[in-house]
Amino acid sequence: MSLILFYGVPEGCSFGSIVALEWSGLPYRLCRVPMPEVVSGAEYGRINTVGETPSLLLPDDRLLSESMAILNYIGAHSIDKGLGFAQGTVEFDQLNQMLAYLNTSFFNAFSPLWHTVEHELEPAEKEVLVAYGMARVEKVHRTLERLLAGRKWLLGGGPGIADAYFTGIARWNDFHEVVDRSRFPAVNDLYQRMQQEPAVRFAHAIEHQEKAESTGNFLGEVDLEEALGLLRRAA
Ligand SMILES: N[C@@H](CCC(=O)N[C@@H](CS)C(=O)NCC(=O)O)C(=O)O
Repeated sequence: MSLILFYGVPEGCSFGSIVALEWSGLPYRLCRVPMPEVVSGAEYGRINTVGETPSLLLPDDRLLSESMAILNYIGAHSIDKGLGFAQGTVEFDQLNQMLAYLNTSFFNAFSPLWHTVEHELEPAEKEVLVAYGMARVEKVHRTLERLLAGRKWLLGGGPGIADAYFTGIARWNDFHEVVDRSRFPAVNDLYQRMQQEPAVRFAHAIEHQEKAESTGNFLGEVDLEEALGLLRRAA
């Protein structure tokens, strides 16, 4: 069985995993998981017990969740493509470190802002959370600008897994209208450069259910029922 990535829409952090799969050349399928209704339902709960996307169904029928684990899986299976690195190498440690920063500090900077969108709050509560979220998003942009000094990509000489994951999260800044990204020229250049990547265009088209041209080894979409059927048969 080929890989199946369960990706959340709209604007999910699974975006980076779709881009990484495209680059990897690994055969894969996609399963769309609307948020918040389907992601928190009992059916998807059989795929991901904590009710979050992304999840990855592996060829040996194991289920993997957490972006860090999924991105590292894709990297480990595409070392020949220069996308991932053997554990114990300097490059692996650098990628792991960058992914950890993006998955904790960068991702989480937006959490207070998402909370205000997803919950009914008193105006005063909302005000505090928005101010806190805006300050955190500003700070992570400042940090990334520093990390990108003199570089075109987060790591190495070309686009990689960290850039893919960054791109899926960075757009949340526009949704929440936090910083003017042009104040952070290196971050902005990276973000704009990534938009030109065919794999990024593909992931956008998939999310928006538009005509999507794969430059990887995409084998099509499956629906949740079909994916659950495959899992049941494998059990
Ligand atoms: N630690 C997880 C967090 C995943 C996560 O928060 N996913 C969001 C989408 S970006 C989700 O599925 N949220 C469920 C919801 O919106 O109800 C990871 O990095 O993969």
